[in-house]
Amino acid sequence: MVTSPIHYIDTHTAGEPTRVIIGGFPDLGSGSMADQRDVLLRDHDSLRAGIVREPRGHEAMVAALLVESSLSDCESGVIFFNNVGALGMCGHGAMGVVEALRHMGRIESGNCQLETPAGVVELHLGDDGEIALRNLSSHRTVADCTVTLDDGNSVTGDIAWGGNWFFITETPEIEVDSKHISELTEAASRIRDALDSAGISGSDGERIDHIELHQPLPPDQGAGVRSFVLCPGREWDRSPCGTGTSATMACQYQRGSLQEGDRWLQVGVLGTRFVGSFEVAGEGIVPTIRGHASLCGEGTLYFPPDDPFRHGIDL
Ligand code: PYC
Repeated sequence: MVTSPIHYIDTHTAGEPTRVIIGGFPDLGSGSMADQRDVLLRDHDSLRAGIVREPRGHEAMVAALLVESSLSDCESGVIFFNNVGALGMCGHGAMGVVEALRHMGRIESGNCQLETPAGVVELHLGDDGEIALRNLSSHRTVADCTVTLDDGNSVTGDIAWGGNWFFITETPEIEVDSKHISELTEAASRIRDALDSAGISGSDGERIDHIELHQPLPPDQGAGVRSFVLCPGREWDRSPCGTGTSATMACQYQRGSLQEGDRWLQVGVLGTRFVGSFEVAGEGIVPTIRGHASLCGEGTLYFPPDDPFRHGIDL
């Protein structure tokens, strides 16, 4: 099958890239966002891989495909995907979409809504460029879950949903810093393997595919953590991770250490920051995450049939 050219706008949010697909992607039908995501994975998985993987992308890239939303109050539908599959929601990606929509002249500062496979999220673009994401209702499902690693040691952490599933634990041994990416990646991967082996999943049986390793911030910086997030394809989030910040605040709230109206600072491995706050909603919270996205470029991707790497390099 010959793939038509794909038109994109690249942004990054706190260092984490979002490739916003604005044209050329095959029609995914008129089903719900979740149905359209399933069609994408079933019928266009090699195109997904070709868009985000090397040589046209790279392993850390997240793409945001703009599709029409059937909801009149949503500016767009969005399907997020990465080097190994699709994401229900993506916080840094939603901010990247807002920056791309602003660049396209589709929105100005103010409020807009995006429909994702996981639900509708609200965003506010400030005159100063700050983007506030009001994320989906987030909650902790298991507190103090202990998993045994392949070396016999064990790790205890919380399981929470913030748009994706997270296992969240402290990492006293390894400093959360860009100097220690490979140790952090290794430690988080072993935790994920242990969760998989023990059959521990999210409440609906979904895989816990994001692992978050924390260190508390020094007290003079306020409530918050320095955070490493391992993404599903063994890549690490360059941003502090919007859905991860949401899941973390849900755990802190349900633990009693954070209250509605408190400010929460989540600092990523590169030192970039998301500022969080929340409203209580039943057992969980509705988080608001504030950050910035930057425009990187725009262009067209081609997939010549004789290119052996048109479906990406499977690393
Ligand atoms: O910001 O939610 C996020 C995210 C998920 C995976 C990478 N970034």
